[in-house]
Amino acid sequence: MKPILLFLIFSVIFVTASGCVSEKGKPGTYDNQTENLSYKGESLTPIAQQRNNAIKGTQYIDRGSYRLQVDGLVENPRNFTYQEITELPETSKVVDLNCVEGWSFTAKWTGVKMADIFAEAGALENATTVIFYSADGYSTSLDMDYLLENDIILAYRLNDVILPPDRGFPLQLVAEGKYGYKWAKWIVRIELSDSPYRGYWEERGYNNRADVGGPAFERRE
Ligand SMILES: Nc1nc2c(c(=O)[nH]1)N[C@H]1C(S)=C(S)[C@@H](COP(=O)(O)O)O[C@H]1N2
Ligand SMILES: [Mo]
Repeated sequence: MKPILLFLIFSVIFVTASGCVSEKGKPGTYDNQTENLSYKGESLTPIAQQRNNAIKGTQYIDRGSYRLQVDGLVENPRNFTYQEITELPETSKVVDLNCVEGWSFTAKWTGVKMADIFAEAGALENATTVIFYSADGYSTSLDMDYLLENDIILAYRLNDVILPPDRGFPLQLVAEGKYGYKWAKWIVRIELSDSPYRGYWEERGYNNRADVGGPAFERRE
């Protein structure tokens, strides 16, 4: 028998026997919590199949000593504990993350609306830019208007499990409609500002608008 035929036969047997297709959709367990792979009729990508990306590898943040610092153009600069954040009203939504390099996945994200964080800290009228700083030295920024108009959330759960360390525990920004480099992970500080800011990748030429489908790079003088 020709090798190619043998290969085809074995492939068919393997795929049938191992149930490859359903394997693909098998929910994983993270810290004793099993993820959910559908929400409101939408199928979610299993966490094990979601790619991820970081400039300095996984950051391990301690829940007890963690603080989210919110400062800049605010009336009351705040240092939220993890518990204070998770006690605020929670929102869930299914959103795709599209990395500028071409891969993407669909997940359920649960967390707190940026608007609620701004309300807690008393955002000032002149705040137009919001800068996110991460534990690995990463940073990025988004317009205040974009965050408010799109009900953007800071997620602490992914597919119903607590955000795993490699995925940004305790918080990842769900910057829907924006390329992955706007989705800051391991956020430790949020600064409100009145001037434009270029984060880690933006400073290296990536488009500061970062609209999915729009140009990846920006021409700068
Ligand atoms: N702190 C931090 N956040 C980060 C990055 C990073 O290197 N450090 N990489 C960004 C990029 S380029 C992408 S595509 C997404 C990947 O997020 P994921 O782990 O949810 O897939 O994280 C973004 N957030
Ligand atoms: Mo990315």
